[in-house]
Amino acid sequence: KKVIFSGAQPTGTLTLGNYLGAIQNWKSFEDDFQCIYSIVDLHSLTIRTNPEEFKESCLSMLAQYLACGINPDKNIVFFQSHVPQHSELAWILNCNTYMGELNRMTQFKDKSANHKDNINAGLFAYPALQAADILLYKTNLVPVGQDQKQHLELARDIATRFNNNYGETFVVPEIYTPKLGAKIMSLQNPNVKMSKSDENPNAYISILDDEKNLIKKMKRAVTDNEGVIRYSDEQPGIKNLITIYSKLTGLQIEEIENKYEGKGYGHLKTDLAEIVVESLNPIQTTYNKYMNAPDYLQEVYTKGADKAKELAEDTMKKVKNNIGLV
Ligand code: AQP
Repeated sequence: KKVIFSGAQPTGTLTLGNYLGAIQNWKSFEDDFQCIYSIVDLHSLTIRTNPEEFKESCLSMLAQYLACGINPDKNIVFFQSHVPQHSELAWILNCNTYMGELNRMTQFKDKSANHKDNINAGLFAYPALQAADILLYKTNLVPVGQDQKQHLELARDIATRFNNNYGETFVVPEIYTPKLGAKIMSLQNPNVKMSKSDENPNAYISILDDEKNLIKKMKRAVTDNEGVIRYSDEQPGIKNLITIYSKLTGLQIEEIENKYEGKGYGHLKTDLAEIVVESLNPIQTTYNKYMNAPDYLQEVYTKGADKAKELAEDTMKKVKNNIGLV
């Protein structure tokens, strides 16, 4: 079977952006691919964390993965930090990645501009660790949101360069982004992506938001003065709402436009709030069930790490041999 790898950081709760752009797709691959889904906790150390809260966030993210339908019997689900080969390969890749390449990464530019008090080396080298995550498992396909495309291109460049310098070592991965919903936008500024670390909680929908909050956030979503419900770049707010609507209901864009012809934005927002509530309700119920089963969570992540380690070690042996480590 071909291999799929992807992950999310345990920094807070998944947003509707993370869910529609990435996690919702992960499930669809489980029968045809060997899927490996990591909670990339080492990546999250690039921002300052409170240890108690961080531990809780990590376990919560595992419960969120499972609640979103990731079946740990069919997929390998694990914490990145439990498989030391990620850090080990990351160092070797750091030594094969140019400063110039990392300097061009827009995520680094954005994140360092927003966290001027903590521009650390880890934040800069983040894409090399991400490349290690992917290359360790001989990954063929990486399903991600559009924001990760640049990092993925770099991972491909690093793998190709390494193979050219040291002989065939890595599989060069392909990138998969969904046709619709690869970039869900902020509800407060539809020109920037929805992000779980946005300072304004009204900008994002968390998959664990309660009904009252969901309705409130949807009502406050920024739109425009056009007064027409149309999927168009000139109306980024409405376009974003239609995208979310389509992803959650399976209705085509055109069907939605027709359904709301001559109707007001309030109407669309009220309906969409209801759709979001109904879609997230089962996820939230399942999430609570898993959060009340810590022994089960432990069993899942322990088994996942055991399987991942075995695969990762196989690649590490090859890397070390090819690069000339005794
Ligand atoms: N707005 C988005 N639309 C579609 N996909 C998105 N993803 C993120 N935001 C959107 C995809 O979700 C996956 C997991 O992302 P991550 O946890 O690694 O972190 P991120 O990409 O940095 O996402 P956030 O929500 O913006 O987190 P913070 O605020 O912590 O940086 C990835 O596949 C990503 O593409």
